[in-house]
Amino acid sequence: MTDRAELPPIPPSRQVVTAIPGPRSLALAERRAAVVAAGVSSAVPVFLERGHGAIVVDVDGNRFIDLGSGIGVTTIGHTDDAVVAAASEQLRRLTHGMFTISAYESYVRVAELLAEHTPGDHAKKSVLLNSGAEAVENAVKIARKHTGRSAIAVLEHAYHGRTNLTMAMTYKAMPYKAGFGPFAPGIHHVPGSYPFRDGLSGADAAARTISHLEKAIGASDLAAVVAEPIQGEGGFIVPAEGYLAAIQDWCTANGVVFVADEIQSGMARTGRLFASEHLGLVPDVVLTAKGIAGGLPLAAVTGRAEIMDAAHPGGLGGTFAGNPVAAAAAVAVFAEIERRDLLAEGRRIEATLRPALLDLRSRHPVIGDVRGLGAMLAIELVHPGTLDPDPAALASVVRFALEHGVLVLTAGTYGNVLRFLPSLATTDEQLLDAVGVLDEAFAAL
Ligand code: PLZ
Repeated sequence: MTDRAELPPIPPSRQVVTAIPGPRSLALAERRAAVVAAGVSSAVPVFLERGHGAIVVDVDGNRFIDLGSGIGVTTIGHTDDAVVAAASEQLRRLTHGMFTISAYESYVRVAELLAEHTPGDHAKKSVLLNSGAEAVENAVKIARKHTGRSAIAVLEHAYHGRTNLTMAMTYKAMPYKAGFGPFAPGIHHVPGSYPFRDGLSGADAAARTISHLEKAIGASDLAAVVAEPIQGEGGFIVPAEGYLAAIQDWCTANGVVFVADEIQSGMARTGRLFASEHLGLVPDVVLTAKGIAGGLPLAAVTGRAEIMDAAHPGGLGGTFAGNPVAAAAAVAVFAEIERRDLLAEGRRIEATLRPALLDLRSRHPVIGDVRGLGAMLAIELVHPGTLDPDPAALASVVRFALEHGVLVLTAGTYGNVLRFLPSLATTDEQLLDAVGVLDEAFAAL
């Protein structure tokens, strides 16, 4: 029995009690090396045992302030009590139904919640899936069926997944694509908006993108533009003001489906439920995954009813897609966001973290840019006074932080972005303690 009441509570602070990695992690690493495929690597060398709220504990008893949330998944906190209760209850009642054989309520409830809470008040429908990549794949299927066109445009620096189609849509070759081709045809990368590097206004960046869409692809062949409102793996790139709204308007005028990949930026990550809301977007289709079910695997494609219904009955589905336990967890996540006013927590985290990061930048010139929204913030490291990426400095900082009980993640096409995806349960004290560690890490460079 794993009754959580029997587990001792986890203190809300970092504490490192062994070398990192400790002896138990090292022993597990040895077992792992013998049987886990080399292609699956881990960013940090410790094995986790438990987590709660903003803290994770490794198998050697080291406690870390987790500023990554498993890449933005445990957004409302590790082992959130409401998620654990809802999932446990559903696990006992019905673990699997297979929605395409026999339906159950939690799936429908998640679709209702998504219809209510995604941007826009038009009629919406959803299909539930297991992973972000699967959501992207299904959005492409649906957009092609709806438009009768085949081409798909994605932005430079985009990340959309690791399946064959989504590898084609992901921008960065190493480590995501190198040697894994050939890739699905019909995918076109077009320039986007990266204010720190291109210096373009939203209008100028949009004009450049639209020129590519019109000249290199042709609107009459284009089924969809798929874009992350804030690019995640690409480096937490917030587009210049008005950029994506202009792209969305162009899509609407040309019968092209505008798909917002909110897999990393959505579900209360940015102080709004969806980053699209900050940017004035009402996407035709919104993709969710990661944070939607508090750590259980679930993803969704939610879109205008007439677009979503273009796929014929039987055309969409999957064995585990919309699993009842994951769906029950998602219902609990939506309820907790409301009950605990977690959108306000996202804004609180930004109000605490952004000034602290700006203060770091004022003292450490390797920090070229501070950007992001809500609890999705990042700093980009460059050789001082230039735009030349400094991935080596980043690696040292991340290593130092881990050795001092702070788990932070990297990102960026150039491998030089330190990203913060703290859970909304992270306290100001934990945030400032972690920034203090980073301050020391930068000083030690
Ligand atoms: N779209 C915007 O961020 C997942 C994956 C990291 P899956 N990003 C983190 C890794 O190394 O695998 C992601 C995303 C955006 C799609 C995806 C894909 O989601 O659930 O990983 O398939």
